[in-house]
Amino acid sequence: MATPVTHYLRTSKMPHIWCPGCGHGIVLGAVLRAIDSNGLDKDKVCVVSGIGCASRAPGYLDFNTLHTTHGRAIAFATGIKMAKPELKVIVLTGDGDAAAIGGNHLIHAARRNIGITTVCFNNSIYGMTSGQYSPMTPTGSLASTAPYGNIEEPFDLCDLVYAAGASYVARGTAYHALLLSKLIARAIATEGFSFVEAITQCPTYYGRRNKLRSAVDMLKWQKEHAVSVAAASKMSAEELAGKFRIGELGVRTRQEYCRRYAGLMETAQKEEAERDA
Ligand SMILES: Cc1ncc(C[n+]2csc(CCOP(=O)(O)OP(=O)(O)O)c2C)c(N)n1
Ligand code: SF4
Repeated sequence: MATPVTHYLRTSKMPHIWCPGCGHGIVLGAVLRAIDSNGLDKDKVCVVSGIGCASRAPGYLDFNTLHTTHGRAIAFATGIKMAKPELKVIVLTGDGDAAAIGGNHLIHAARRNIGITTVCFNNSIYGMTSGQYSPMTPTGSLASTAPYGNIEEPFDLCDLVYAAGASYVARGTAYHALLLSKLIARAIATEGFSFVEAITQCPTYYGRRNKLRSAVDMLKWQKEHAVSVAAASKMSAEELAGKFRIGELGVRTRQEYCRRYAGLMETAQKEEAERDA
């Protein structure tokens, strides 16, 4: 049975803005169970977001929270982590927020390997602004800005972030909520930059337009198209076509950025003290 996590909620901020059937609440529940399983002190957690339906999440959470400008969550989170490296800094972001307007911040945070955990709520669409396509919208899908079908190829965000240098990269779904929670817990326990893509459903602006008529159909779609990393390793490229892998996709050990920066400060201060002596 899932652990109750309601004590992390700011109930005074309810009701929330999410539509019935939206997967963002499931992903948020997974984040809270992950924080809980890591036994983190509420005051030592800082949750940061940009703008979007997903980015509303920190408003409902009883941690240190910051709701910033569209696409800039990781930039603000970087400042927070540099000023207070002892905090667990967690970014909750949408696919538009993280991969479009905030895409550069994402890859540079991964390159630096700064100790921030980012959870990208990937609903394949811009939900808050009513269904424009994002860099994660599948080719051929319909969107308000792609009435004849999206002609672009989406990113594999996990591959992108791992190639850029992150220490930990994983993918889960709202359907596989308990697995998702475990992956986020491991991401939070990672010292360097960690990233979890959470595939989730927007029945309102993606599902309706793309013949996934209900949230249940969308959850079934996630179940039927997800393949575990272990199963995928035994499948051919043809068998994997149209599917996506879930689980841990990349884990490596690299020195975390704030530690490297602290080392640099120490060297500089020592040199200055020697000069002044
Ligand atoms: C600089 C700027 N550009 C555009 C917007 C409009 N805007 C607000 S939310 C959003 C997209 C959010 O999509 P996503 O990050 O995928 O989150 P979702 O709403 O789907 O959860 C956009 C384009 C804005 N607020 N600021
Ligand atoms: S518009 Fe989509 S993403 Fe936004 S709350 Fe509604 S279902 Fe969720």
